[in-house]
Amino acid sequence: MTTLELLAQAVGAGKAKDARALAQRALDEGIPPGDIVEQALVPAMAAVGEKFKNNEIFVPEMLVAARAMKESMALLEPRLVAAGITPKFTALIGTVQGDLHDIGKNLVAIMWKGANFKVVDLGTNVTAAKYIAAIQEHRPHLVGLSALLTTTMPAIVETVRAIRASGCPPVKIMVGGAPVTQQFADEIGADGYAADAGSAVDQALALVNAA
Ligand code: B1M
Repeated sequence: MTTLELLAQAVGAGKAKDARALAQRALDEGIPPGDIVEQALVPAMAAVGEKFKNNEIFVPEMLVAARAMKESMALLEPRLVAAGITPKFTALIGTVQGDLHDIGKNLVAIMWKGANFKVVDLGTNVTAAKYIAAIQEHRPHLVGLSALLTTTMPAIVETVRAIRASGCPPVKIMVGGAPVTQQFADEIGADGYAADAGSAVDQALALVNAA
């Protein structure tokens, strides 16, 4: 097996120390850091997302895989920056106003990072005004709104409305969270919806690539 194949395997299995050592070995072999990300880390996290979507693995396995990816990225990131390589797409994500649940939102953020998005995480209880200010500051391609309470679903509606009315740069909006459905997303004029963190990657890529 090649070093990149071994690295992808270590990330998928959540072996953080091995993943970091293999990322270092790949660098020592002269493999460009961008290739290490694109040919090992991104496919490894895509496979993790696919398994999660199909209920073959669950949240804990996904979190250890994400930790392994982060270990490798910590090594690669300074080199990517030095080489002027930055992620092609930027995404903002947050849990809407009134809602403090962040486990699912964090998983989506991790998976987006795994797909090589730059992700700005606005945290929880994010007001429409904070989303708009962040869109103006970061000029993202995609904004993700998460909600876990039926009582905070109206905050999604209000945030989508406020972003559209704000005159800020055009941006794709994706919504998700346990009470959110495709039908709800369609009704409120969101651009996309995903039921889980694996599908959130497919949907994000479809939205930014169609823009
Ligand atoms: Co809360 N809580 N909680 N809670 N809590 C629920 C959601 C609830 C269903 C429990 C219940 O009653 N059975 C219920 C909501 C009922 C309803 O609205 N219909 C509930 C309630 C009522 C509350 C409080 C009001 C309780 C109270 O204080 N009386 C309170 C509200 C606080 C607030 O937000 N203002 C509250 C508080 C909390 C804790 C702080 C204790 C804690 C949150 C800790 C944290 O997040 N840091 C908590 C937890 C842990 C839960 C449960 C147990 C688990 C939620 C979770 O993390 N799931 C939950 C019951 C349950 O689901 N069994 C419950 C795991 C996570 C991986 O899944 O978040 O669905 P999920 O994310 C998925 C998808 O939804 C999707 O991808 C993720 C990964 O696959 N997804 C997206 C999520 N965001 C997405 C965004 C996307 C795309 C996909 O695009 C942008």
